[in-house]
Amino acid sequence: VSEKAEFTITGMTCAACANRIEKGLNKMDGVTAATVNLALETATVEYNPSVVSPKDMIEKVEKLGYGAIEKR
Ligand code: 9UX
Repeated sequence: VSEKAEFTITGMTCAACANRIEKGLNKMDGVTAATVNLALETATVEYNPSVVSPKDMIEKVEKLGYGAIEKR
């Protein structure tokens, strides 16, 4: 089973910020694909909901020093 979550990401100023978040999300257990778009200030994450939740992803992004708000 795979679900998709979309987030608005705040605090990114350069491409390395986006790469850092993308790598961090992709390293999480249960995340199968994460992409971050710097220009659109968004992150899109495909994940296994029995392993990881959007809340976990928000905490991960915050731990990296940025903000994340789930779109719905
Ligand atoms: Mo760029 Mo982002 O020099 O935290 S990596 S601003």
